[in-house]
Amino acid sequence: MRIVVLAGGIGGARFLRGLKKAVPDADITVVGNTGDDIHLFGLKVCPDLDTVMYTLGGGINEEQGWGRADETFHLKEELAAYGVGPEWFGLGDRDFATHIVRTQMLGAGFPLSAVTEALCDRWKPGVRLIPMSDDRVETHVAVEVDGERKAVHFQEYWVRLRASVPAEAIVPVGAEQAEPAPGVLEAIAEADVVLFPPSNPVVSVGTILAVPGIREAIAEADVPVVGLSPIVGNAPVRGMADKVLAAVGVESTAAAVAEHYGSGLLDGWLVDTVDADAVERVEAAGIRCRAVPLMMTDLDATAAMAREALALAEEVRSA
Ligand code: FO1
Repeated sequence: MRIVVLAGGIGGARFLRGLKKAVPDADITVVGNTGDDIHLFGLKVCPDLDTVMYTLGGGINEEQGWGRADETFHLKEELAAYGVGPEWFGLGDRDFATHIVRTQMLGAGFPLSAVTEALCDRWKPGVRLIPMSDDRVETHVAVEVDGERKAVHFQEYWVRLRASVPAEAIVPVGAEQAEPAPGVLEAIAEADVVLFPPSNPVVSVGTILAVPGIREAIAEADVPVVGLSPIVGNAPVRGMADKVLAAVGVESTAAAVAEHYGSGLLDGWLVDTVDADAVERVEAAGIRCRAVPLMMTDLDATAAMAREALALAEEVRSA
């Protein structure tokens, strides 16, 4: 079975671990969000690609969900000693190696998709990880801080500001000019199932869909598209998705996120059992909906969610 998954960071990566357990023989292509990418200390950092690669490759810092396990921060401390910032983004020594190799390869003319493939040769995530685009896309957030309106990089909004100020607008800068990376459209066209994992629907899945051609390819492909709600009980399971949902005028509910994606894109939607009362509203929007446990408490729970999503895809296919 060929499965395409549009993944962001932590939620998407954890879901993929369960998907691999549920269907170990499946051919899984992950289209990774690169809107979170940030250039620091002359290096290109790709948080969402690295989170998928480290999580599936066994190198992730499990409790954080990002960065490497067994990290040290000598480089960060030395940079701070030189007064070279920013200090609010925690890059560890082991993680720096990834960014140095990536930046070196980019500098040698390799596209991000080739660089990602090379990095995955080491990590062997067991999926094909393709960035949504080889072109630079960086999400910026318009905020008002101390009475001054300004655009900050997503990472500054997310990590330094902790999303503590309202996001007035969220702009994936460069998305309009970006092209899908090689292999993305082909994977979608050949997929048996397309899944939207419980990633951030605005800054992760939304950013991937903002790359011209990707949303259209999914909508036009004759393939079941099934998503899993990242919102459980009117709150994001993790992260601050509600802050960015508000910025795009979407209420923080499982049903509203399904409507936001729309029936033109989604064929099926899983909500958590606590949101069973949302099923009727989602089905009224033309999207098949089932209420199942959606908390990724452990690998078996996540594998069960993945099986539910694949079962709903089969139900959609035979409808
Ligand atoms: N998130 C934080 O909350 N604090 C950090 O200091 C931080 C550093 C960091 C370094 C590398 C990396 O790949 C991710 C990092 N993240 C950090 C997480 C990152 O902001 C998020 O993973 C995504 O951008 C949102 O999905």
